[in-house]
Amino acid sequence: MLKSFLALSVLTLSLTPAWAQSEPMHRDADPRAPKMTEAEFDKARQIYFERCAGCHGVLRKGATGKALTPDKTIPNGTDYLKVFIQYGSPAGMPNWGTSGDLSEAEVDLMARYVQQTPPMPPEFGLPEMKASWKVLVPPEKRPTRQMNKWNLENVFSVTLRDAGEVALVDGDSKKIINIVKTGYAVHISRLSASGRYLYIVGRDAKLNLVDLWMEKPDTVAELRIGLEARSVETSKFKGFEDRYAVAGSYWPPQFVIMKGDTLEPLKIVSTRGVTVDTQEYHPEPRVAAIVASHFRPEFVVNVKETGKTLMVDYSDVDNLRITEIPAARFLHDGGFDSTHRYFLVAANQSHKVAVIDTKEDKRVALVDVGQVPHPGRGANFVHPKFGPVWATSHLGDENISLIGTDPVKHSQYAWKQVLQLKGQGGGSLFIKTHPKSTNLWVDTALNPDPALSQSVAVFDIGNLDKGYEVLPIAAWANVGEGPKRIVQPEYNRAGDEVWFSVWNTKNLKSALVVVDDKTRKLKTVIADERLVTPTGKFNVYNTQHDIY
Ligand code: DHE
Repeated sequence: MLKSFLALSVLTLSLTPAWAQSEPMHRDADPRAPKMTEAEFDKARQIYFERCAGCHGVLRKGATGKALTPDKTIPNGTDYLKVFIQYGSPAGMPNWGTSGDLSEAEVDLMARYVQQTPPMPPEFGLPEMKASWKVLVPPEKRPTRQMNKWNLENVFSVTLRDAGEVALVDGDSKKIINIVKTGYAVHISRLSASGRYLYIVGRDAKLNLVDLWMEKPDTVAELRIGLEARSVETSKFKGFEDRYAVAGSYWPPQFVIMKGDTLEPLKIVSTRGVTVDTQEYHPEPRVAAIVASHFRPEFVVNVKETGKTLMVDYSDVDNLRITEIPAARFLHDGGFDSTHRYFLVAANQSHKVAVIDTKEDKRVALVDVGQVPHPGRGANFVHPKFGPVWATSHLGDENISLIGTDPVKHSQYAWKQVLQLKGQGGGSLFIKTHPKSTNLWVDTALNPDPALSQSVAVFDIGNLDKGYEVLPIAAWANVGEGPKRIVQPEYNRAGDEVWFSVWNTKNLKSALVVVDDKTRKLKTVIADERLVTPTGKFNVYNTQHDIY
């Protein structure tokens, strides 16, 4: 008996990895969770925050991505999860392993991590925000007029994702004006109503306020609004221009209204509550896209997990009035129709677009579209038969859905999917056109096939039946090896150039490619070595005026 016990112990020891014998182990509440050391757990938690939480949620209850709670992941097991993480899926899960973003060991680590009980991060209220708040240049010390010679309307704020920086690029000369240090894995930029102030949000929920009037535009105020965030916007209604800013966070699930010129936090509103359909409590309803209404002094705040759109009246911030509009789960991104009255927001996993009337403050439709719509801000143009339409592409399939947006002259088509175009493939993130253009550009940045993720499709709006032309943007950039995803078309002020990011990994060369919109030919490649992992680009004038 003793002999067989000893033999078993020896066998167990020899099969047990070295770390398990010496390093402190993470103790999970669920005994079925695979073993991890504390160090592994901490590393995986950081990777999860950086790479996975955006789609799957901090508490892993799922949104754009599937739920990854232990009741689902443990039965799937480590090997099954590793395949998914390694190769991705055509439904939009990135191929973290084969793209080189995660090593083989990290893929294994993450497969084990998602079987552990999700850790609960701390809250972040006014005291924490105030402690992080810095006004580097107070309003009275700022210029009273534009002190530089840049054509500000044609400046682009370019997200340098993994550098934690934004490049301000002069759209005329294609030269970098300044590199602004921002939050971690910086996400989007938005403009104040006047076009003077630029607001930037990082995934770590750090906001930068940049004054474009300075001789060298740079940060004048900073604030952290939580641990994780994606959206920021400013008051645009007449009489409130540049007065307030608002930012939404993923964790804690809340939004905060701030003074527009200093980022002083004024009011925090939690978004925890019940879901739109089953009316069950959700602990993590994250704030997705926020836009500023042009018809009322309101922010349109879209809450992902509850599937509700909140019309937040900022005319009296102390006595805040909020109108709650039922949309659908899981709200993500969206944009206005060409009149700026209707806001169309993608409800990712419902495969719908919700249409919100910002004049009447009500939902006018829930439109069925393709699998996992992902429009960015979408694209507005006039279709010869259906009249004005707004278009979205999809993460989950190759279709481009056109929705009629004119309830007056084309009422039979309004708020219906009037047409689906076949694009290159799924994994599309952004679609774009411009009022002066006849082109409709569609990226396929997250498609697992490099031929698709490294090129874009362009349709002729006047002849949609003809299908699309493919432009080899990554090949044009000529940056050498790497995944080189082509992401987010963005127009210049004049609407005659369209800019693409060639998004490579941090250690490899990236670039911006500028295409002549009329000829669809390469105009120039901006290959400055400071352009590390460029993704989103925000032209000042088009962003300020919601032109897309
Ligand atoms: Fe984004 C917009 C959330 C991953 C580039 N992204 C948005 C918005 C949200 C969002 C809620 C709308 C903001 C608004 O309008 O107020 N993004 C998320 C995620 O949760 C997600 C899926 C995963 C994550 O971990 O963050 C995610 N996003 C990405 C990327 O990986 C992208 C491609 C590269 C990057 O820079 O991180 C990316 N997201 C963008 C861009 C926009 C955006 C460029 C703005 C598009 C526009 O034209 O307005």
